[in-house]
Amino acid sequence: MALQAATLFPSTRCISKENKGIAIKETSLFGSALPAGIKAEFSPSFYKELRKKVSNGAIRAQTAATAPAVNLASSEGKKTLRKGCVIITGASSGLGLAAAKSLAETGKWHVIMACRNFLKAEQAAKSLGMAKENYTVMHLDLASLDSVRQFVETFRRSEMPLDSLVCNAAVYLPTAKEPTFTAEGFELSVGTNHLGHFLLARLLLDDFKKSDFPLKRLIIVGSITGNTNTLAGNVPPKANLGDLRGLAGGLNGVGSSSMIDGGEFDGAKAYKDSKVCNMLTMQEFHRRYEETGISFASLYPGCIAETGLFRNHIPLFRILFPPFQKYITKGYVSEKEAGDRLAQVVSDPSLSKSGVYWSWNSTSASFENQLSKEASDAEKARKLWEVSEKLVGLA
Ligand code: LMG
Ligand code: NDP
Ligand code: PMR
Repeated sequence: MALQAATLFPSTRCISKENKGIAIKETSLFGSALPAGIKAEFSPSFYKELRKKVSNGAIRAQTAATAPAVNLASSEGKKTLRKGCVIITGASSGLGLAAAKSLAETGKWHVIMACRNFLKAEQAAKSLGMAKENYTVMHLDLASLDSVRQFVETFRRSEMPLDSLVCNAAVYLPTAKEPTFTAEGFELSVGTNHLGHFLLARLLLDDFKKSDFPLKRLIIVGSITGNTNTLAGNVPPKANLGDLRGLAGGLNGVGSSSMIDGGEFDGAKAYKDSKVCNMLTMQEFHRRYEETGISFASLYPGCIAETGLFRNHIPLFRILFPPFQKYITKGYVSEKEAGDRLAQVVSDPSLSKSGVYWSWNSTSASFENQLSKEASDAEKARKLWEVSEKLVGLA
């Protein structure tokens, strides 16, 4: 059904600075993403199928005959007998996929897997044995703001409620010598990890407001490597947003720098900078929208040393990194464990505090962690918010 939404076009335009040409980057053999600028035309049967799934899947119409998935008192004190609906970006692999599985198998959540590669996501869900009624794959390419807007439209037409949003997808380009760019011309790591999510979360705030679910959460995945108050955050190159001059200039690498601080391109630094943006954005959401009843949180799930995040790193790193984390730093965590941690931040009533950066200790108990000076700088968060609004066309 929803495969009608898929095309065999690649999802990301990579504009190489060297040749100034447009190189098309295929994301997979079966890449099913839509190219930037081309609107997805969903057929009426796509939405009909979705609605059927929603009602049969007890998202909107949990019948008495079905065992109630959740039975929680809503903010108004009435009983809500329906599943929660959570959107997870980048749920086709790693942490996002593991969290999707963890939430889906509780029977209390319907997971919208918001992914750039439709077939990969479907296959991943199937291979983990996720029951069809517990998830829906929807196309989202965060490297295209058109795609982000299209996703929001598709989601709204599905008439599913929005109870939780997890901004999880990310790219890490540690070996890139030259920057590559999103459809709108932003450096790819910050464009995808921060700007795409920033627009998505801002647009979906309205949808949160319509939800009567007792737990409403917006979670943005952060990381230890963006926090310079840790050993991991001190491994060079270190995150540093400077005065945001490169971001304000559009990160396009032509008229201005491709790096937030205005410096020379460095893929590892761009990723760490993007994680600082993620953690600052969560706190700024908290400051601006605390009264909405939505809880805003970030987390460091542990070092999940075998995920696709390291696909672009040199082979030697990919071999040595897992044992290094397991036996030397002891920071290693499996995809399953990390997925359970993220699922906890989505659904555990005891983790409902807003404005928190969650971490776990060696016995896997969660705690409120301290962010670095830069990652908790309120003035920088405000400035980042304002510059980002301009870049994504919200101001
Ligand atoms: C850059 O290199 C790359 O250039 C860039 O492309 C990108 O990848 C970036 O951060 C990502 O890294 C960073 C370089 C910096 O790191 C390396 O090249 C090392 C990679 C090593 C990865 C795994 C190593 C595995 C080691 C072997 C283990 C084998 C395991 C088998 C198990 C055996 C069991 C017995 O690296 C450095 O520059 C190194 C220096 C970094 C030190 C950081 C220091 C921070 C200082 C903070 C103060 C705190 C001091 C406390 C000291 C505590 C000491 C532990
Ligand atoms: P993976 O590479 O396994 O997962 C990243 C996901 O993001 C994939 O599903 C990928 O899709 C998706 N994605 C990438 N680009 C886009 C895009 N343009 N549009 C939509 N989706 C996209 O890595 P991880 O699971 O490790 O990473 C998940 C999160 O965890 C990230 O935010 C990362 O920063 C964070 N994190 C990871 C740590 C680790 O040790 N691995 C540690 C701390 C934080 P596709 O499958 O199509 O490639
Ligand atoms: Mg790190 C306690 C030590 C610790 C932890 C928890 C991490 C997590 N790392 C630690 C230490 C070190 N790392 C040390 C001492 C070194 C130098 C040998 C080191 C190196 C290193 C490299 C080269 N580490 C890395 C890289 C990467 O390319 C990864 C990265 O920076 O991605 C941005 C990475 C990571 N180390 C981590 C974590 C969680 C990562 C990866 C992902 C992320 O932050 O999202």
